Amino acid sequence: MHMNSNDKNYTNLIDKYVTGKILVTRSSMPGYEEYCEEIRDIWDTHWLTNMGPKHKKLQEDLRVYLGAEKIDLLTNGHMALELTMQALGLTGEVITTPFTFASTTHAIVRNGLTPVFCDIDPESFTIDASKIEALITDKTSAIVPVHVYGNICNIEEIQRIADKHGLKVIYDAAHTFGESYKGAGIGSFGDASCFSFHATKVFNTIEGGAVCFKDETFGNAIYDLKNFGIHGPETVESVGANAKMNEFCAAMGICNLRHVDAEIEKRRLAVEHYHERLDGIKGVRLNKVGDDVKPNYAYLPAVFDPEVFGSDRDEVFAVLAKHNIFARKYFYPLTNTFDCFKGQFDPNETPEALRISKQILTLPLYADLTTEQVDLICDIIISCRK
Ligand code: T4K
Repeated sequence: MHMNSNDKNYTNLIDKYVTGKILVTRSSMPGYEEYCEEIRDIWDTHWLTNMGPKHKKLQEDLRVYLGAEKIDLLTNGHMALELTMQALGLTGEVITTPFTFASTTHAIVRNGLTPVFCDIDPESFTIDASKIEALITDKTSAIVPVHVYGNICNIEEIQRIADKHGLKVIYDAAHTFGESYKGAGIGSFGDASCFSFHATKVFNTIEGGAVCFKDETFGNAIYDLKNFGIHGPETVESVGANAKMNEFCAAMGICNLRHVDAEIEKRRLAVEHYHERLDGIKGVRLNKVGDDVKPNYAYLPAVFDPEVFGSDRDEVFAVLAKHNIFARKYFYPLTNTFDCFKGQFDPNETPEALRISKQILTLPLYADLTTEQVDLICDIIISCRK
């Protein structure tokens, strides 16, 4: 759904988009009274932003929940990525994946860096670590992999390559809230891991994000970048931006964090039901949770092989839409085919990503999706088989 300030009547638009429809996701929210109770003391203090008590509490609670040594909260996941790259002082080329949301590539380009696109592993949809080394040049400064859909990248191999070539590793961990790998919190890997707490995520602060890291110097740099480089009322030490999380967003996070484990459990049940219904259907492949991963069931992508299934992804998408079910083509188009990069990159250099982007459909998934709704979605998908 794309709305902007030119849209005259938001209420009508939201009615048009939401009423009677099953959308790809639906924001998790606390009870109305719970949120009101959480924000009540803001009316006593009048403290609305600038790292207030809600921000402070949520930051510490999330540090523990994500298993991170250090953490800072930001306005959104994109600013976490963009400012992290700036704080690390990256230069030249950055090896990354085109199979992601616009944010990952845009953060690289907006830092004046050149993205070098590596193909993906068609099973996990994450960057194919075996293809990274061939892309390294004397201009490469970092690797920016994405734990796409919550599937964890080949962390060991990526770190081995980074150490060998002296590269930074910044994980786009927007989809991996609360996951762990081999018992370690997902916020503990690489030089930094950037999270999104957008309304559409497993855990949301309405808009919000965070970066998890270990190095104190990096932490100071991020803090300066998110708060104008201000060190005191009369001291401004560096040129920073404004990317602070406000108290209302932090309050939403405090409430949502109380329920996130229960929400993930509900997602698990919905995902299990999808598997029960679709695993035996030839030509449909549902996302699999990787070994040693504690998953969060953030997304449920399905790959449709038109040769075997009979219908292609676009046909399935259209039939679902006819029934008011709006799956999404995450992540199509690939970022290296975006209009804004016309002529700059060749998507044929990432052939697996190109193929998967044309075959994948992210099915509706959220905590309150009912078994009956999953059945309806699966019945319609199965009816598309030719
Ligand atoms: N890296 C990766 C890999 C990412 O996926 C993202 C964000 C980022 C970085 C950047 O993080 P942020 O800066 O956004 O924190 C959505 C989200 O806006 C975006 O956060 C997310 N990835 C991306 C995958 O999905 P759209 O354009 O698909 O959103 P939209 O408005 O079409 O919403 C999708 C569905 O969600 C709606 O059909 C209904 C539901 N919804 C949406 C909103 C806005 C709600 O239930 N409540 C809501 O408030 O991008």
